[in-house]
Amino acid sequence: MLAMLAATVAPSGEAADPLATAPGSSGPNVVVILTDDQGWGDLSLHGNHNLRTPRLDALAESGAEFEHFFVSPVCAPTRAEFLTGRYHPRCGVRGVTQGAERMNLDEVTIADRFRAAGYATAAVGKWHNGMQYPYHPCGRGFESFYGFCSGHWGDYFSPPLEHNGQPVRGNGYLTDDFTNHAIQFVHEHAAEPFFLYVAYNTPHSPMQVPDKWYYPLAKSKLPQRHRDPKLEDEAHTRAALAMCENIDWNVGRLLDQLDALNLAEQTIVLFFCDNGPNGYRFNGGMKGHKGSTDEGGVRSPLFIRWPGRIPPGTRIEPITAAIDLAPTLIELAGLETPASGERPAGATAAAHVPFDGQSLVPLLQDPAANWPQRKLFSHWGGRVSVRTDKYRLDHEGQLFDMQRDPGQRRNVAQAHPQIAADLMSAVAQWKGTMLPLIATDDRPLTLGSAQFAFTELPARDATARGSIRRSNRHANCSYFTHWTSLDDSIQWDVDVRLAGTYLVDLQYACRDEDVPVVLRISCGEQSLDARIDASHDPPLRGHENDRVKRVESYVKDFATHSLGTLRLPAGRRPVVLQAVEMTGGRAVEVRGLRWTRVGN
Ligand SMILES: [Ca+2]
Repeated sequence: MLAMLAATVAPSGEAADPLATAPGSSGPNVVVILTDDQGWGDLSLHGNHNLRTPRLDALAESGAEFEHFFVSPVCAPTRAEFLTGRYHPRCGVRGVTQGAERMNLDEVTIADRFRAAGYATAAVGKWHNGMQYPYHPCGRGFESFYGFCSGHWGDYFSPPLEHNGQPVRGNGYLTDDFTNHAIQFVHEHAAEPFFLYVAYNTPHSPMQVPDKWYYPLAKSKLPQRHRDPKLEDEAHTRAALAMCENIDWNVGRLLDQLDALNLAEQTIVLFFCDNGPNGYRFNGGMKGHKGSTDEGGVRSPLFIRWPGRIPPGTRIEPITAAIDLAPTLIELAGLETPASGERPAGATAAAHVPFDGQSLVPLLQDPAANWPQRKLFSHWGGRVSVRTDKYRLDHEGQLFDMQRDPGQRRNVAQAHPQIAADLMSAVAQWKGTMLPLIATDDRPLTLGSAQFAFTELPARDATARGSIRRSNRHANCSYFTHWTSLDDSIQWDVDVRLAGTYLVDLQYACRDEDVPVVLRISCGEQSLDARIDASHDPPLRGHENDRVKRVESYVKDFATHSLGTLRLPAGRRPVVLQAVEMTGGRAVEVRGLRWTRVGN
């Protein structure tokens, strides 16, 4: 650090702070790379010899690695904590699907802040913090979004995606496609400050990965195993590791683009994962995986690279968390901090809000800095654990000395009753503050906006009545099937935020023997009958590319049928889809509705 300080001497002759960005000056670009269900242990840097991750290893070594960085046990909470700098219950995030994954609309995101500071902003990949505008990423500070908003996707090879709310077809394997779009964004915005959020959807299931990545691992030994090897499904592990090697290659392509455009030195690159590994596999001997509030469920890599500013090989030991990332990036980029000013111009939020996290810039300046003792909380499903630099109190009140016992094998609560009591009290206080915020959820689905013409209402966000069944209990990429009666219905709880005339498109499948079928869509007093004459009966798909049997829904290539236009008054009412005439034993299968505002 001293050498780095000496290298950057201010005109006054005093040593400049290498991490300072003067207010008003053109700040650094920011590229945030987030992976989905990749664990701390899924990197060769961390002692995993089952795979090779040379580009991520090099990224870590070329800047700062935070050794004890924590995220939430599952996807959507971590994403909200990164985006807001606040614990996910404050943001209203209480789940991972059917609207519970949404961040409250009065939250200010990091993208709001960078956009207000004049940055070009884009998100690419899996969003998972709300679909209908303004929950949509284009309503949360991102000028551009390419990917899918749902918590998981059923097909990784050229699947249906969206670009700024409009349906598009992906091009190739998803992470490759997302990287291509990220590279294109960097290329297009090379001459101006940009904030790019690349949220890869792998190695989340379904376990789909191209042969090129899978075959070398399919034949290799796995020298590193889960701490309880009999729990491990080697086929699942091999697929996950192949997906991680593909991520590594894609991260390398993106970094190469920064080099090619001579942008590396003016770009902060940040890499982390959204939760622990999605299976029993090597994770440094830690207890727990995805979904767990134990160390293995919440410890993630965190690498921050800023060439010329953060010395290579920086290692930071104190505990840190996803809630720290927004304040850190804001300070590194020299943006006005929310405590010091008014809410960002153009932000969707009503007021500025305090962070739960704190800027890590002092640690980047000096890893041995005098740094306060902290308590960092992990929550999922009512279970809460708390971490200090030395201890973890788990959700059952067991205390572990994480420095001597990183695998959480020896409960030392009886040996340290005062520490255990203090941490239990801290957990009780955290629960008392946070859990009431997510005790109930009465947020309707938003439909209509002057800023955004498209609203998708997927089957995921609906409830079905009668004989209709969801294709899978995991709702995120599901559809409705087994619609057998005129008494059945599908209902979305909608708040029309902008009255107007809307074109309604249905994504559907229908057997030959079931046409014609007449559907009725209604919203309050308004209704529309639409006749479907064309059958569309594609096979179930997805299994042909799965390396292991999936737990999520299979998919179909649904057709789109325009039901017509409906005038929607403003206000909260259910949108109801019913069948009024059926020919065969079934009506249609429903993937969702797409609404486009076409007039007043
Ligand atoms: Ca995840």
